[in-house]
Amino acid sequence: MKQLAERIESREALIGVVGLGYVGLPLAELFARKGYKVLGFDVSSERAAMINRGKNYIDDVRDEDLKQAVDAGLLSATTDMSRLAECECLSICVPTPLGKTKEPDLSYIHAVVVELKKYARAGQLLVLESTTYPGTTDDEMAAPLLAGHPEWEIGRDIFIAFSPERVDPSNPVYKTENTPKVVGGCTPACTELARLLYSKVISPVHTVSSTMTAELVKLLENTYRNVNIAWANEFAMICRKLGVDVWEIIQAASTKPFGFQAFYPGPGLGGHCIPIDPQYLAWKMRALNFPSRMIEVSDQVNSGMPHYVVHLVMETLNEQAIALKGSNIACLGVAYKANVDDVRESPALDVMYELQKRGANISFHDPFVPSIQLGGQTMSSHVLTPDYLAGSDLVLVLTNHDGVDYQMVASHARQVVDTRNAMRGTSGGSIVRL
Ligand code: SAJ
Repeated sequence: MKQLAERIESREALIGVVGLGYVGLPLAELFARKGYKVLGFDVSSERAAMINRGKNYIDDVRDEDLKQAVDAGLLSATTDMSRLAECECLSICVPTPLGKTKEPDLSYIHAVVVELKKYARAGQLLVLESTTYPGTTDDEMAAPLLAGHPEWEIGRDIFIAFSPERVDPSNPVYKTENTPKVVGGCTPACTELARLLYSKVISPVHTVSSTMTAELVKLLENTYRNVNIAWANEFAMICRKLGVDVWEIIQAASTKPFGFQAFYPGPGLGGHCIPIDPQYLAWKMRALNFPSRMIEVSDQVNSGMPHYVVHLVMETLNEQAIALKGSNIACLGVAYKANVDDVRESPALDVMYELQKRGANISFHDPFVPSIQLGGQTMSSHVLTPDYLAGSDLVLVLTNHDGVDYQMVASHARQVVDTRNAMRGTSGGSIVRL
């Protein structure tokens, strides 16, 4: 441990980052920028080649920073997992999606553990960052490694910790470097080494007493969002039933300087974190015969929002004596949230698919997303023009990207359904809001 601590302190330790996506690449570039030599690992030879050419593909990383790190010889990437043995510290940032029936899919973690069983060596620090159910680090990473190395003792020969990633894609203020980092190890020595490693590039670092504690910190954070967004969605339905404006109420409630954080209704819950991470905890608790009612109910409310929006569109068209079937609907925004180009789990796609299945002619404009797959067809983003807007029976705002001319939408669209309150501040037009 002492030797590794000294090499971390002196920035001589070779850092490995496994998984070079929206979490791993910013972390790898950050370590390089702080003076460490970093070896990135990915299954994609295309990603590895792009990095080795100094070519960036993650919006939250600055192109020039990546190029500078690569040109300085501080950052390189490989698909050769045998080189895991060269690294002294390894941060594992691979995806943890859900399977078809919302059960955890640990296949990416398991694939890394298979390689670690071959190439991990005594003296290394291994930190899992992927969001997962409580107990994963101990049961799915530490235990299999020890089984392969019965001579090892964790905290003496190998050091293992969990540290939740907290990347908020497109957040203009909080990046990897200035987002507080939580670390929890299998033993105090593991925690201390993980604390030392991350404290060299991130401030502050907060230590907790175990890997399971660190795993649950992340699940609390994201379940908190999931449940509160579900409440905002149900509250929107209550407000529509009562004939009051949910957005006005949330704005007024936000004047309370303590004890309230605003969450907003929307067409559903997208992204590869908030809809998914709580299901990891729900799955674990069901297995322990202690189902989480809050997560189950919140998931039902959030998953029901796309259908609720489709019904709102049908009602709005009906007021104009227009049938949904055969109507032309222009959708504004398909990304899962504002100002990102990511459509993974995007509720907009669920809404568009259901409208299309019911016979509507669907088109879209999204300044961040040039094309999508919908119902097996490739669709391209329309240019937002007055003619495009006027040519539609209804304009449906599904993502509230900045930089869209919402006044032009209000002036030229015959009818707008706004699920994000993006049209606030515009004048004129016929607008129905969630
Ligand atoms: N959403 C609402 N209403 C809200 C907030 C969000 O409908 O009031 C929707 C968004 O449109 C989106 C989904 O929920 O579809 C998730 O939104 P998000 O703001 O939680 O964004 P993510 O999933 O990209 O990032 C989150 C991080 N967000 C913030 O902290 C603001 C954070 O929870 C995690 O660091 C990250 O997921 C993660 O990796 O877990």
